[in-house]
Amino acid sequence: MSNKFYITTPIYYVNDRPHIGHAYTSVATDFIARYMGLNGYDVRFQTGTDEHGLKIQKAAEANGIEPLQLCDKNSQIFRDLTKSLNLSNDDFIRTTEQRHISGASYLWKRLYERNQIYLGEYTGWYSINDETFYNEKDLLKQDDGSFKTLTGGPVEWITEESYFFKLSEWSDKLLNLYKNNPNFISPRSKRNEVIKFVESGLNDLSVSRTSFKWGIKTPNNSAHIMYVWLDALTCYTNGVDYLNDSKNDLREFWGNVVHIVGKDILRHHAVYWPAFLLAADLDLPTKIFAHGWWTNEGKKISKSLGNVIDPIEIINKYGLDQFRYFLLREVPFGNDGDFSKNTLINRINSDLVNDLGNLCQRSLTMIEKKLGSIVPKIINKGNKEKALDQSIDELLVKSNEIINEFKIHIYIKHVWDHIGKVNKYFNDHKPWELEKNDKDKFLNVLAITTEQIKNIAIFIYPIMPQKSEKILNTIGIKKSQISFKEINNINIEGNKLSAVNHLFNRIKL
Ligand code: ME8
Repeated sequence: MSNKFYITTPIYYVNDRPHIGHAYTSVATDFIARYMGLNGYDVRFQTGTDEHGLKIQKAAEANGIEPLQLCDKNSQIFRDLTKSLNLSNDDFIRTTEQRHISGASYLWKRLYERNQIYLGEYTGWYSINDETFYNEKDLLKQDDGSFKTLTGGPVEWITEESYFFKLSEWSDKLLNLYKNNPNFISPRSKRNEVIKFVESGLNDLSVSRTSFKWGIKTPNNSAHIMYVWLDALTCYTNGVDYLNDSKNDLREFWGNVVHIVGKDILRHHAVYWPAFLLAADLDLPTKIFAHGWWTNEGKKISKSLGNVIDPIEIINKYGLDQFRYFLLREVPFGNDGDFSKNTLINRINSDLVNDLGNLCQRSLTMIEKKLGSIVPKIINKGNKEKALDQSIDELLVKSNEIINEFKIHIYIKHVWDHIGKVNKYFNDHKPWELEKNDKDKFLNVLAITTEQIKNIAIFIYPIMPQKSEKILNTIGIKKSQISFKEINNINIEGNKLSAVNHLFNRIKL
């Protein structure tokens, strides 16, 4: 079996600046990419920006610049964010790049050749905000007779010549796909919503626009541009060169693909995307995972409410890994979550400063001060020490099951349970007393604790890569050495510690 693993974030619209929601999806995807890397997979991780469509054209007009100028400027801000978040992405795709345009056009041609696209006229509701066509039954009627989307966005009535994709022909095939692959859509509650939606009957989907210009021209008719979702979804295949007839090795990644998305765009990924691929006789992704929605101190995040959270501000104020930890630990992956400064600060002070930071600080400074910074040798392992080894073995097995189901917060909880055990081991043995009356035991307790700190550093790598590397660096291990398979074979005995510094600072409430 191939050990390739390809994971993607959505590509983000460049009409505006990134906010906490974008950061969340990207950090969660980075967690899984790094975890799978530690687990021996050959990982490819793609993110990028979605740059066509009416929403972008209007934003450019509002700024008095050309769409491409706006895209260049804002795409760079999203690219910079990948660095600020320390993402391990291998690719950053833009839909204005030629490789993307070629791929999207290739898919269109395949659909057209297979008689899956026909010319007609679209009359109905459209949301520029979501770039989505809506049936009236899926909208909310306002007191003044107008309609809004479920998230409160405006819709407009449009009538224009349009190509249609024969989505209605694919309902049964899609339902079979969901039935035969129960894990194709996760979590389960979201899967059920998609199934209900498809069961309620699918209309053919308008897949081209003629009333504006900012998009990819359809290959068979230059008066039409592709519907931005048909264009955008192909970014996933285009990043691995799958939508053409090339023999590029990257294409192998299309054999094992996970799309991480927010619940707002699950329908596009779990219905439209597989339908396009099935209709074009192309391979499907393996899984689509939809996570929940963040609010700010209990309120919906929106520009008009002025409560948009800038991830860079949080990072500058509290630290990157503290932010990553909070995002991943606070909310069960898949559920909605609320951002609150107090909760963030409490998490930093209790889980990071007290639990992890103190453990490292207290034990490693003891080695620094009392043993000339040399990690002592393990002399023996009694029941207490063996229990710690067993806890790590169990964690290795459990975490595979947990991450298979994308339960990132449970993984973190288990890692922190282990940190709790190591703290207890250290405290119960009181090495500061042993130093005077039982030197061997003193050395053994420090050796065992350092071995466990090494294990912990490996387990926290997907969550907090910088802090993980900082610990590994302090105890003399290179990042390239770490993997779950080798975790028990990484020897630290006799290593010289580099200067021990605090990992986290306590924050005042
Ligand atoms: O939809 N909470 O782009 P987009 C959690 N270009 N996640 C959130 C969030 C929130 N409050 N707000 C945004 C698009 N997100 C399309 C995607 S893919 C082929 C095209 C995250 O800029 C979440 O992942 O509107 C959501 O799905 C995505 O940002 C939407 O980003």
